[in-house]
Amino acid sequence: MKSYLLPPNNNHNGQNCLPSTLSQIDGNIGADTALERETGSQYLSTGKLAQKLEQTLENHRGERHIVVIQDFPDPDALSSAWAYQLIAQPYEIECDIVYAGTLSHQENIALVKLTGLPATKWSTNTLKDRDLSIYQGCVLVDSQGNTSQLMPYVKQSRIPVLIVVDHHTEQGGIQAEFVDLRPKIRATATILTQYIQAGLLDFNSSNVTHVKCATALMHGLRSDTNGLRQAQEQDLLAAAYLSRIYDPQLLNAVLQSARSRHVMDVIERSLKNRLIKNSFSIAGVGYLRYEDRDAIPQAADFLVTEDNIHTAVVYGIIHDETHELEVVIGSLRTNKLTLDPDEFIKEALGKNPQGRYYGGGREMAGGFEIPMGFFGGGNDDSNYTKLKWELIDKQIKHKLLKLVNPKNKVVHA
Ligand SMILES: [Mn+2]
Repeated sequence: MKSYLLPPNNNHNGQNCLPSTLSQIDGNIGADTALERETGSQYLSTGKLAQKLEQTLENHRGERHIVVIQDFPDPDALSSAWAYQLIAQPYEIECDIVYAGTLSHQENIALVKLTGLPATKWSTNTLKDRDLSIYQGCVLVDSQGNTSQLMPYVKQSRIPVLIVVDHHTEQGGIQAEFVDLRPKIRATATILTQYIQAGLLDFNSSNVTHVKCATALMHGLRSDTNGLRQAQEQDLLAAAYLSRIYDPQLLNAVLQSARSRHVMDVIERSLKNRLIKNSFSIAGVGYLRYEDRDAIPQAADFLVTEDNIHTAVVYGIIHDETHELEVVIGSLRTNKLTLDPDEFIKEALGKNPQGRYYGGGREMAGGFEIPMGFFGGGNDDSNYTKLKWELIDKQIKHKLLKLVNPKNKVVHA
């Protein structure tokens, strides 16, 4: 996607045409608030939520917080965490944005490098030696803590979770002083932008950090809404507000970041191995390093662009450095309006013995994860490794093909 979906920002001072006060924002989201009430997860207006957040920050003035984001941080999480850090600054709250995994998508690496986004990676090997006692509180954005290996250590160190801001459905048992869960909103970046609009931060286009953070939020918002195509009214209003401040050239540079060699290799493997049937393109790509996990959705993105293909599924076995832990990771991409990726994955792959689906759901969108369990783990015998992959490959294909009309003939690409 190289096109600008929003016009370049040449109206830094235009303050008249977009909602920027509390009451205007409240007016705009009234209908949605009623919907949220029906879901039972949220019933305060944005203005009230912003006031409550303000009060929470005031109560914790001068503290140091750890902002925990998911192990594979995406632009929505990264930009939201940054916006929170800036919002908390006037309260002399110092924030460390931390993830215990890898930045693996080239766009995410570019985002962090080009905007100077202040997120830090904590290696999983050093987690238990970290001194968390310097933090008085933990903040979660774009997750509820269940996608981070850090959270057990936060709990162990008895650091209270103070603030949770997320757009995923409630994962159960979330307790914090301030909770803003709004599943009807498509991106956490939208929610943070609304706080800024409500006056929690004076976003200023002559402030370089603000321009960069606005650009990151715009990227976060776009990437969680499929380039704004799935954006709802509130997301679009947030994007409209950000369009006054963000830097379109910088966003373009992030979007044009080059694919790494590893990603290209995985895409090449997916092309070579793909099996085409009934407009589905299915490819197993073998073993992959943990850091290259994002190559799988990118390969699926690529395969689905082929002529006469409406759906692509790509999967592989991800392993850690020692090859001790192995997990099958897969990704489905579809252009077919009548195909629901969530339903397809749930039906094709089923549940684990604990009754949890291997994929689907809002958080995983078209993704799935199957732990190898007992069958995971290293073996120096390359024949064995090869056999294991063949078995997994056959099993997944078998499950997927049951749903891809079995009557038609299989055509090898
Ligand atoms: Mn998100």
